[in-house]
Amino acid sequence: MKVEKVDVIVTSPGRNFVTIKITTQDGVTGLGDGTLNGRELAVAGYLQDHVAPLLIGRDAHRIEDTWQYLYRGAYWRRGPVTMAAIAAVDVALWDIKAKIAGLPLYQLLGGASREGVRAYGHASGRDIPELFDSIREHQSLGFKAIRVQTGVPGLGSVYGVASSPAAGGARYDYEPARRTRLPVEETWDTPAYLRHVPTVFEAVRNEFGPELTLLHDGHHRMTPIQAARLGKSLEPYDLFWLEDCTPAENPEALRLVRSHTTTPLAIGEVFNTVWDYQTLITEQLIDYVRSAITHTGGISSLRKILDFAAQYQIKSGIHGPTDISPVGVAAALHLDLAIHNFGIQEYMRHSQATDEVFTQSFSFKDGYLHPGEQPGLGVELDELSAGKYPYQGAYLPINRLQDGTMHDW
Ligand code: KDG
Ligand code: MG
Repeated sequence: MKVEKVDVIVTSPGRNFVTIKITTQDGVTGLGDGTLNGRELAVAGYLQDHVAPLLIGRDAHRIEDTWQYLYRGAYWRRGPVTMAAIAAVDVALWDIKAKIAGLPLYQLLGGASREGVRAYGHASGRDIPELFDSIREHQSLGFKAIRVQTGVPGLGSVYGVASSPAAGGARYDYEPARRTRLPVEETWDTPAYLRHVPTVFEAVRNEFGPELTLLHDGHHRMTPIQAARLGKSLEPYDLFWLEDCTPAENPEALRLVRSHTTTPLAIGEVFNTVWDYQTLITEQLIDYVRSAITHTGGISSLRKILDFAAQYQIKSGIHGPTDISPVGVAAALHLDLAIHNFGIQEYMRHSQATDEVFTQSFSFKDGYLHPGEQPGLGVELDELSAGKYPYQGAYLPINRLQDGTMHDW
């Protein structure tokens, strides 16, 4: 079962996506997601120029061997560009193997451990009334677990907060990358944020009661002692997790946070390999692994990280914002369904244009996702539609402090 053809498809139906399509001699195709927000063309070039030529003629069935060949063989290990490229290949090969087996991919990962995949959605608002509207909208869609982000008094736009309220059924999700030549610059003030967030969660608990599962993302914006303070001040509101409370390049910082708070911690959306997690897992400094399959070398390597985490009762919380393509989301859902230490799955609906390019068999109902029963991943890419949406440069915003200093997280 040799690889005959490798296509790298960059398309921008509302936002940019990088997809690899591997075709075998027998005409079986597999898709993999290599989207890296704001750096898409680096992965596309890595795949096109350095990986595709190595794949031609290889046995498509040799998934683990190909992973090791690309990881160890390059000499240059780790990093988001390399690991997104390896992830794309890995997922495409799993897709091919499952299609050949005639089974949905989760069956090859050990079969289902649960009936569905519990998902959380993103509610946000510039102020409390907008936030409440957004939470209600998510509840009406079926979400039982909701991430809560709000504006901060005195600040203009805040990362992670939808810029316009839901109106007339319009979506309330946010897209943080903006299609501008240079990244937009926003002003940030951590002390103001730390004063405001506990009041938001108090208001949400008073309005929606104790049962609703609530999450919050700190987007790395705190020092260790500020993160410790936030975790402690949120304890009365019983969060499912506090995500990215402090930058995690320095895992020792988490020791300080952990020693001050029992609010569960989730980290890892910018991590690429098991080595980023080593201290955090062995010292039990986190409760949830946040990696995306797309940025962590694919199903093969994230599965190993999650098996390692399971020995410490640490669970999964796979990254699933809109900058993970439907291919990456589907891959996550197959893994979520199969592993034992599943925690929760992030889920943001993609735009209509994205759904036109990627047809999907996964579904969302009553707060739960399911990857579907189609052989393989259950996602196909319509190349004609993809061609209608050429790449457009887009970047995540940059934050500066009130005095103009570049942020320090
Ligand atoms: O590309 C960056 C986004 O994926 C990220 O900001 C989303 O923090 C995020 C989340 O938790 O989904
Ligand atoms: Mg996050």
